[in-house]
Amino acid sequence: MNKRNIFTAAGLAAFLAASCLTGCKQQEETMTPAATPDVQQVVESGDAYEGRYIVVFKDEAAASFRSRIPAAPARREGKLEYARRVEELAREEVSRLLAEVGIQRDKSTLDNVYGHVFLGFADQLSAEELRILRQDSRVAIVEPDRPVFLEPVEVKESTNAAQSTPWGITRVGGAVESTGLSRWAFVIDSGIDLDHPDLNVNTQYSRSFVGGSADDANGHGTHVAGTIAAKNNSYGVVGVAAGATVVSVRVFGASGQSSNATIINGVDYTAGVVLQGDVVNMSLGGGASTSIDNAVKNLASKGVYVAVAAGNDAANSNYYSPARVNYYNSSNGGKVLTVSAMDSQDRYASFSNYANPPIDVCAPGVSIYSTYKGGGYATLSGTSMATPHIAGIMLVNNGKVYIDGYVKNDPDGKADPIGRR
Ligand SMILES: [Ca+2]
Ligand SMILES: [Ca+2]
Repeated sequence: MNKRNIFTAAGLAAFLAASCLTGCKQQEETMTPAATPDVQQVVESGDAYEGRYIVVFKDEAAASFRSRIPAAPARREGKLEYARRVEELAREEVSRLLAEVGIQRDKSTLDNVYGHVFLGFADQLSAEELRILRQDSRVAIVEPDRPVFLEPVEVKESTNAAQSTPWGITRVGGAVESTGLSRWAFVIDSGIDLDHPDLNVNTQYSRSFVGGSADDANGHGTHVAGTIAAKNNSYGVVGVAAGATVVSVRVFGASGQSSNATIINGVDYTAGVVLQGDVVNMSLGGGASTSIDNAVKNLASKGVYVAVAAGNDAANSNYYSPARVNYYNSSNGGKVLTVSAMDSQDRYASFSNYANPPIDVCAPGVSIYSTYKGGGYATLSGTSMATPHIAGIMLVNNGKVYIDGYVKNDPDGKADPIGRR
């Protein structure tokens, strides 16, 4: 299949011409993403797990549940308790809604329950249960759960040394001292090295959805966190929002494999504890998934800024979730920006997915030096590394991303704007 033809079919609508992505996002909303006819043909996201499904109830069916959940605290205090209470109520409600159609699931043993971004769950379903739920008028989505993989293109580990400023940080406008900033960055990833001396991790809000602690056994999440917020001190690296608080929402284990159901767990939890103005980084993705897309949109609807990776398959990003999401909330500024990658010469990264929409902005993603697991440092490449540059910019600028030129050799023929703080 000719990738350029796929993109051409999407229609090259007018794209970001102004200097600020925040202002342009609304206009972008009028553009229609490419149709996604045969996702699996393009995306090697792995086969669905046998018999395992994500089920999302319609808003109408969740009305009774919504009426019973407490008001979300407007301050950081009380957010964890609020999130736990909503999770408990969601377990009860999902169990009850399933019992109404003869599906028995005890609230305490339900595997994955969602109550913040939508009311839903993921679990093994028998053929009969699947048939019942697919015909259930209260159900909006029944989708097979699929594996999702982290894909760093290159890993080069190195040791701690006198502080240097990575080229990507310089390219996007340099570091801003952000220690104690009230807005936080949530990193939905493989965890973060919780006691890395070059990071300020809030362990109280950090949480693992793959067992164990929210510590990073892979390295990917710690690398992402460092680009957002490594401290400005005498050693290691410095991030865009230097010293800002980062929170680990761990959805990948050491192997770098996860599933849509587990990622939605992380997105759902994050939606429960974020405050307006917080930033969420999602350097991850798999094949197109409506439940992933909706979860990420509903997270952004809380007034938070979400940066998502375009993906590393040198393919059309309209075939990947959450990369394909286009979302802007005009009432609170919440939005989702999709990020492509470039090298230090402003050239499009050979691996980076493309297509506008959904890509909003390009950022440094080749040979990026940052923090790593075990208190270390490493050089990695990927759109995973570009995304946290934009997350860091949104953190220091309260959502605004400025444009500093356009990337060279963009394979879709429409040069992505390069982000700057
Ligand atoms: Ca440092
Ligand atoms: Ca482009």
